[in-house]
Order: sequence, then structure tokens, then C-alpha cells
Amino acid sequence: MRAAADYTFHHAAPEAGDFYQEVIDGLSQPARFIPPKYFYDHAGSRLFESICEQPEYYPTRTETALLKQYASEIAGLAGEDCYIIEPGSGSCEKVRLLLDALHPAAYVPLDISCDHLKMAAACVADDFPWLDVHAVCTDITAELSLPFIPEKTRSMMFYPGSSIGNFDPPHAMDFLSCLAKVTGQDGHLLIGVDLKKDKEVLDAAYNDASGVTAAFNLNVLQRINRELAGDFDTEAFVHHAFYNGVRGRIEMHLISERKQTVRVDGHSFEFNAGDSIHTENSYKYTIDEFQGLARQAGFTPCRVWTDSDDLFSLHYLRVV
Ligand code: AVJ
Repeated sequence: MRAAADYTFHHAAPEAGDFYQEVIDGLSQPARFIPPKYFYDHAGSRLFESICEQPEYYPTRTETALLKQYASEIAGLAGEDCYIIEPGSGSCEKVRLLLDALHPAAYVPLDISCDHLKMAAACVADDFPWLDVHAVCTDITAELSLPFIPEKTRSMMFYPGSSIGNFDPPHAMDFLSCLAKVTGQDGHLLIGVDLKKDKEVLDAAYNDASGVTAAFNLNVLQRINRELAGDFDTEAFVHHAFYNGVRGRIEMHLISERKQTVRVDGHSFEFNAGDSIHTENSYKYTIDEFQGLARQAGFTPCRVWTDSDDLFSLHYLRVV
């Protein structure tokens, strides 16, 4: 039995993404966009947690049920005393479902939202006193370096929630390759991937009746106003989300309701009525499509679990 468990906090990339530069660049393109990682300031992280509780948003509860149901099988695959590394750990809720069954040597949550990460990771450390927790504040889309993971430690990357859907397929492949590199030989990956399904179900999940997803989307404009001295009239933009079947992805946009000029720290941006800012893609995969992608990234599929309605998939893979 180990003595006192560790809790440490690391700031891997102090700048954690260049919000200002990426917003100015994204709004200056003919097809305007803002990267979805900037949704997650404190307010945005809270709104995202509320999305996960909406009745239309099936991914969270479906994946949670799969994790609960298959925790001991997952533990059997992961083996004892591994390191669980979770990129984009958010509220660190889902990993809790695995900790008792897996009894890992350490938990390493990585997130861009530092204050949120600190709180969530400290809560896990409190609730699981035997567990080493090493929280790392970092932009996982920029770089994944984990200096303090001891060599020869077997690690299981945990990437739930279908966050992989935010990358387009070539970038998803790159990101998975990165995960394979970081976990190294004998590395494992447990990843949640949302499945292709009827458009009505998908459209509803991103257009909840309570308007939480709309508020989440619009919050990025409020964040620009707060942090970058922007003057977005958030009442003059509307949330627009739909499943694009040709591309196999949900698209989220903010649509300008009228002709208007927006200023962000001295830069001016002209919008006509109907003009869009593309804020998010959320790609959906069949099981075969995802396994094909993972194979190209250097993983071997090992096991896949789905719910009885085929809404969501949970994959266990190993580095070849
Ligand atoms: C965190 C990227 C998995 O795509 O479903 C939820 C984000 N956006 N509702 C998703 C999100 C709008 C979510 N991911």
C-alpha cells in the first residue's frame, strides 16, 4: 500500500491557446469560424454540463450507462495499476465510474479550462484518497507532453464524450496518432464515439427545447465581449445547429439576424443578415468507420460496446 497519495497541478502551456489571435483570424476568413475549444470558459463549462443533462442530449447518459455496465470488463483489459490519462477532462465525472474497478496508480486529467480543472481534479483527489492525481492545464489540440509520467508505466488514455467528433477525420487521425505516441508501446485507449443515426435524433440533441445548447453557443460571443473587448450584440445572433448527412457531422453556427458591424479590440467585422460564424463540428461515425481511422493511427481495436438502441459506442483499443 502506498503512503499518502499525491495531488499536483501543472501549467503545461500557460497561454493555453491564443484566444485573441484565433478569434481575429477566424472572423477575418470568408467562411468565419471560431474554434470550439473556446466555448469552455467558466460559464461555458457550466453550460456544457447542463447540456449533458438535457433529455434530448443522449450521449452523456448513454455513455455513462455503458461505463457503469462494463467497468469490470474494462478493468480486466486495462490491468492493475495503470495510469489513466484523460485529455479534455472537463468535470472529471466519468472517470469516477472506473476508479473503483480499475484501481489505477494515478489519474492525469488534462484540460484547457484551468480553474475548472483545478476544482474538478481536487474533488476527485478528495473522494479517492488512495489515488495520485496529477492535473495538467494545457491545450490538448496544441501539444500533448506529459513529463512526469514514469517510463515503462502502462497508460490508458480515456477520451470519453465523443470529443473526437470535434476534429475532422484527418485531424482526428492525427490526434489519435498523438495519443498512440504518448501512451507508447502497450498503450491503451478507451474512447467514446457518437454513432451515425437518424437526423431527427441528432438535430434534437443539438437543439434542446430549453435552449441550453443555444446559450452555450452564444456564450462564446459573450466571452469575446468580456475578454477581448468585443461589442457583439448577442441578441442579434441566433443558434443554428443541424446534421449535415453528406459530411456526417453536426454543424453549429451563429447566424447574424441583420446587417451589422461588430468590433473586437479595434478590428471591425461586417455581417449581413443570414451570415454565419461556424462554431463547431461534431462528427459521427459508424463502428467500422471509427475502427478504420483508429487502425490508421496505430491502434488495434480490441472490444467495442454499444447500447441497445445503437446510439453510442465505447471502444477499447491497443497500440499495435
Ligand atoms: C464535447 C464535442 C462531444 O459535440 O456533442 C454538445 C459538444 N456541442 N452540444 C458534442 C457539444 C453542443 C460535444 N462534444
